[in-house]
This record gives sequence, structure tokens and C-alpha cells, in this order.
Amino acid sequence: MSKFLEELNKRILVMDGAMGTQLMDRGVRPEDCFDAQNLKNPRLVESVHKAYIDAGADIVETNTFGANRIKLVDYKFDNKAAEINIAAAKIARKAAGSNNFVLGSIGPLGKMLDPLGKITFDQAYEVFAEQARALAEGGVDAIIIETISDLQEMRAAVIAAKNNTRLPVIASLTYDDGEKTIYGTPPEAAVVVFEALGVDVISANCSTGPEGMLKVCRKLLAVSSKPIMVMPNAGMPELIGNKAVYKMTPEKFGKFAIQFAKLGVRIVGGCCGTGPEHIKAVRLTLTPNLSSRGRGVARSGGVRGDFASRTRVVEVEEGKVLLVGERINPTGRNLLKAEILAGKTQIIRREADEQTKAGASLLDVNISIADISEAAAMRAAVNVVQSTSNLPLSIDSPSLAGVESGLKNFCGRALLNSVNGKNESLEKVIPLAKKYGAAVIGLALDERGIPATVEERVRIAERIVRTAEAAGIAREDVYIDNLVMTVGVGIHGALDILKAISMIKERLGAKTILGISNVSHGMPNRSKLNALYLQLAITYGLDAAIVDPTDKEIQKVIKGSLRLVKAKKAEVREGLIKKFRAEVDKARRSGKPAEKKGEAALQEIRLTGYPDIRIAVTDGDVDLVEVLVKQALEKKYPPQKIIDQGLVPGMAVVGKKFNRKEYFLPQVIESAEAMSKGFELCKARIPKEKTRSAGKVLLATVKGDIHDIGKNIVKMLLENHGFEIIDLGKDVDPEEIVSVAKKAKPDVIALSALLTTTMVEMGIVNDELKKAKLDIPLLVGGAVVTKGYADRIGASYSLDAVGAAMLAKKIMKSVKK
Ligand code: THG
Repeated sequence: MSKFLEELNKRILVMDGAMGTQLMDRGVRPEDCFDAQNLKNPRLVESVHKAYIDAGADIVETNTFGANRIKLVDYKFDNKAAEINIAAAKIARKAAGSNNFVLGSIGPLGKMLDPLGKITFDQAYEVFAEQARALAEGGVDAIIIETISDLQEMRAAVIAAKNNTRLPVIASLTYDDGEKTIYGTPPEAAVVVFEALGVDVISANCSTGPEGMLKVCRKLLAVSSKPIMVMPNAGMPELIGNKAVYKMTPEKFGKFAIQFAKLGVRIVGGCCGTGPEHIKAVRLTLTPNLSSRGRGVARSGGVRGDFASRTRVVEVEEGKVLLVGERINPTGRNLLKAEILAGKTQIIRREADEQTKAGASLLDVNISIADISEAAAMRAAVNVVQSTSNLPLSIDSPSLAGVESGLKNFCGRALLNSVNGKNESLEKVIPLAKKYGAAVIGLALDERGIPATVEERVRIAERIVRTAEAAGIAREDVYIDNLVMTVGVGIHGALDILKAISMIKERLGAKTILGISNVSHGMPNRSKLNALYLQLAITYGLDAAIVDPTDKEIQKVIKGSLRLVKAKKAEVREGLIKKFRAEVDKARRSGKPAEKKGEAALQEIRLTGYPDIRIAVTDGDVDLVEVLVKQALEKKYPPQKIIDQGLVPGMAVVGKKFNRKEYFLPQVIESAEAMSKGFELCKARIPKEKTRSAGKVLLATVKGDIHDIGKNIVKMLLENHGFEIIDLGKDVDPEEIVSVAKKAKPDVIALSALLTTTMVEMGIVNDELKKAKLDIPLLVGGAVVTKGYADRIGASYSLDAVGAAMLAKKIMKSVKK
């Protein structure tokens, strides 16, 4: 174990506070590149570290929060990324000495990841890997990835750090209001993902003060087996002039440290607004309490092999069968096949939705068709499914590239379907499961095919379990699948498999899974056969079943499954086997052809039975909006009406859901894309009227803010109302806004910001406009912006995008008067 983790096991450690404000106190200007100071001004950086060490910190962080290649581009330092990180690590080490610890700081990329933004997982991984390697080379004790809101970005960073250094990794997410990240991730889901990825310390930082953080820490501690760390801001920010000021006194901040320690938090430090005085106060409170009852590194409880998506945990419970929905699978389904080949996603979306509503625990995603790119199709499918459903996924692909693409692009903890007992499979697939933190299905077959005896099945299972364990995957995360075949060729094999299930559980302590529907392949009356076999398998202890969760017979079995688990096994089994045998005989004798569910017809009905453009926008279903809007246009529906009565109301619902925290950033982005698709189609049909423009609006998302989604929605709505738009994009400097405003003379300037930290830029823009003697009405909005704030800076305010368009019209009227 590393010295850092060992020490953490012995006592509570005190971490440093903010870096940026300390640099500015020492003369660095806000517009300077803070990270470049490691090269330009090493002594200055060192003096900040020293101040924290003198205040009593055991740990300092390198001055590398923005030192990733993507962020450094803004300062033309991107080709110095490695150099900056190495230098920073050395400076921090020098200041910390050998008795204190240095954490290598990795911050967000400042750009959004695919599919919400343009940075691919692989690009993010490479950038984080470069930074992690350089920090390691510079001699840090551990890597800390911090102030990240997007779990997917965090996954890329953690996997990069784990696979490119041998250092302990700390993952610190930012929970917006002490409840969830702005992407909708609760602490519990983060813990499942982090533990599976082998994160060493789980942390929360920024966004709230100590009070909000107590809530987060309680949740983290309740489910995690790893040490917990916390770095709160010095309270909630107050606006003073154009500055967000954190006003909690060091004394008050320090008092919270004891509460964190009592809960069991192992590292306490500070984020925005904290300085050496705050850390000194933490040190003073903690010194007599270092060996308080705080829980150590190794704690029992913790992970139970649960699964997670970006927004929720699916617990694996003793005595309850995990239902893996099988319906996203093109085998025997020509419509779905055609859809995948055409790069469309309608059926997949519908299947995801219906299986989720039917009560599935996980969704299996299989897009295997001959001659397609598995990786690309899997990425597309996984993205559609995770935009529709909040369930974790089972990534089902025969190709290594398909599996890896699925594991990468799914934001959560997945089930890998599957590895088998062949050498080549074990060698290549198990490391993938480990790398991406997935649980894994192990098929009981090897070079010699599917075994004929129970003993042989157990032997292969054992080999899979051993290989997984050697790679660091716990046996309770391995689901052995004995691959049941159709009873069309005889019932013996299916019954043998049941025995193998209980033997594998008893002897190996691994879990078991079966693709139940295989049992009825090519038979009539499939539902009944599947349901009976599932019941049987449950009495033998089956842990997970790949089934059609929308099937009524299957649902009945699941409802009664607890009774089955508790029942006197031998008697129940005997009865069930009899029934099963009778049912198989009946099916065989019936001479009926193999069952076809009439899938094609079913799907058509589903597609057209969902005609509301508003709902399609609210659901973020881009393909469906396209289909429905085209249909409506063909039926000569006036395009303006489609916009006003379909697209805009659909988007208005999204705004409400976002404000109520039912929707998070990903859903808003998808809906905006859907709306934009419909809008494009309609706009092309609206004749360019010769009427005058309703007015000219200059639009921008303020400096430091990369979230332009709100601004883009406002843009669409303004265009729809006949406004002429100058869109400066996101992360826009106040100077640029002023200089464009001077030249273009807009009637209104509209600004957007998503974060508390960037909202203050609106006031700065306002001041700059006044200085430049530009008397142009200012309109502001965004998640954290309030009427109160708008009033203070003399701007107009709208809660949502629909309101913003109305407001712009009102402003124009009053201007004309
Ligand atoms: N083990 C593991 N993974 C698996 C399987 C398994 N993945 C795929 C499969 N088997 C489980 N999934 C399905 C999905 C669909 C069907 C059966 C198993 C099915 N489809 C119909 C057909 O082929 O005729 C077509 C669709 C329909 O009519 O509804 O039966 O064993 N680890």
C-alpha cells in the first residue's frame, strides 16, 4: 500500500485550501494562466503551498487544476502541458517536504463530452492520461480529479489515471446543491462506479459550504467502503459588486471539521473562498481529535456488486432475481435490423422505454449484425438507451471492439456480456471488464464447445472465476451462464443446467445467469415455456435472468419469485419439472410452427401510436420529431403552427422539469436537439417574408461558462419570433461583447450563464457596456440567475427561454415608443 494510503488509515489528514485566490493575492491577474505560473513564477506558487503547510496542512495540491492540453489551448500553452505538470509536482514536493503529501490536481477539460459535446471519450482519456503521467513523473503521492460534474468525464479521467500511473486515485465530484451533480448523478451512484473502477478515495468538493457537504458525506459514507474526503467552499457565495464572495469565517469553517471527523470523513480541506486561515482552523479543531472514532480505510459493508447508471443505483439483492431486458437484439427481427443498418434508433428507444417501464433491472444491448461496425453501432445504441432509460446496461457483443465501445460510452457500472472459457477470450475480455469496472458474464464453454456434463461446466466456470479474481474482479461480480439450449431437441440439457447452477453457487461463490428465452427457441407457446423454466431456475438459485420483461407470464413469475426462493425446494421443483415436461411435450405434439410474435406489425403500431410532437420534444427523441414533423408538413400543417403548438410547448415542459430538478443537463440537451431538428424542417418551409426584422439581438454565454444549451434554445425561439441574431457562442470575453456591440448596434444584448461562479460575469459585462457608453437593454437568464440578481445589475430577467423571447419583444416595443 502507498505511504499516503497507509497514513490515511492511521489518522485524519488535513488538506489545503484554494489556490487561485492565493495566487491573485500575490499579484497574478485573473486573466493570466494560473497553471503557467509553475514555469514562470515557481517561487510564488511555492509560497502558497508553504502558507498551507505552515497553517497545518498534511497535504497540498499541485497548481495544475487547468493544466490539461485542452484548457491550455486558450493560453497557447497546450504544447507545454507535460512540462507544466512536472514542474508543478516538483514545486509542491519541495514545499511539502517528505513528511507531508502532494496530490496531483486534475480539473475538468472545460468542454463537454460526447454525446452532449464534441470531445470523445478517447480524446478525454488521452488528455487526462498525459496530465496524470506528467504529475506522476514530477513525484506526486496520488492523483486527485476534482470539481467535475459530469460522471462520464470523471470516468475517463479515473480510467486514464489508473491505467497510466500506479498512484492512488481520488475522485472528487461537485454536487450542485448537496444532492446531485448538474448532470443528475447522486452520491450513491458515483460510489458504485468509483469502487468498481478501483478509486482509492472518494471525495466531494466545491459548490456548497460545509453544511451542504455534511449531507453529501453522510450519503457517501453510508454506501462506500473507501475513505471519504471533503473540500467545501467557505459557505455559499454572496454577490458583492461583481464578485462572488465566500464569507464564512475560518472559525466557523473550522468548527465543521469536527462534524466531518465524527461522521467518519478521513480528509478535510477547503475549496473556493478558503485560505490558510481556514485550514489553520481545521487543524486546530482536528488536532485533539485525530484518532476520533472515524472509520478507517478498510471498512466492512460497502459495495455489494451493485450496478449503476448516471442517475441511479440498481442494487443486487439476496433472493431477488436481476431482470436483464433482452429486447434490444436484432436476432430474428428484420425491422430492428433494418433500423440499425440505417443508423436510426426509433425501435431501440421504444424497447428501452417499454422494458424500463415493465420493471427491468438492467437492459441488454445487442446490435450484432453481419458486416456493420460493431463499435459505431454500439456507441449509437448505448447513447440512445441511456438517453431514454435510467437503467444500467448489459453490453452484449461478440466483438471486442463492440464490447469496449459499449463499456466506454455507457456512463455507469455495466454488466459485460460476455467472456467465455477460451484462452483468447479470457485474456482479452477480462482486462476490459477490469479497466471499465464492469461485472462480467462468463459463458461456460471453451475451446471444446459447450460441455456435456455438469462437472465440466463447473470446471470451466471455476477457470473463469479464477482468472477474474486474479485480475481483481470479485467472484460475486462474475455471473456464470450455462447457456441453455432449446428444449426442441430434448429436455435433458435444460435440466442438467439447473443442477450446474446450484453447484456453481455452492462451490465457487459466483453468481449465475441464463438467457431464459433460448429454452423455447423454435417452439410454439414460448411465453409459457420460458416462464416455467425461469421458475425452475429460481428454485435452483438463479441470480439473474435475461428475459423479455414485458412478457406477462414472466412478470407473474417475478411477482411470485420470493415465495419460490423460500419454498421447500424439493417438492416445488418436482411439481415444476412435471409441468415443464408436460408443456414441452404438448408443444412438440401440437405440430404448430415456431412462434412469431408478429414483431413487425407490433413495431409499426408502436411507432405511429405516438403522434404528439410535444411529447417527442420533451422526450428528446430527435428521430421521432423528424418523422412527426415531416408527416405534419406533408399533411399541409402550417409550419409556424407546428413550431408554436408542438415544438415550443414541448420545450417549455423541459424548462419546467429542469427547474424542478426532474430533468438534468443531458435531458435538456437532447430535447434541444430534438426541437432544433423540428425547427430546421419547419423554417425551411416558412417563406422568407419581406417584413422588417423584429429586432437585432446579440447573444452570448458569459466568460468561463461552457454551457451554451440555454442560449441556443433562446436563439431558436428568438429566430422564430423574427429576430435577427448575432451569436457570439459560449465562454465569451466581456471585451468581445462590447466591441461587437459597438459595431453591430444590437437592440438587445442577451446573456446566459449556468453556474454561480460564472453568473457574476454578467455584472462585469454590464459595467463594461456602461464604460463604453453603450446604452443597450440587457437581458439575462440561466439556471442560477435570479430576478434579484438581474435587478441589481439593472438587467431584465426571464426564468426560461420561452419567457426570454416574450421579454425581447416587450423590450423592442418600449424601445420603439
Ligand atoms: N446468454 C447471454 N447473452 C445472451 C443470451 C444468452 N444474449 C442474447 C440471448 N441469449 C438472449 N436474448 C434474446 C433475445 C431475443 C430472443 C431470445 C433471446 C428471441 N427473439 C425472437 C427470435 O429470435 O425469434 C425474435 C423477437 C421476438 O419475436 O420477440 O427469442 O443465452 N449471456
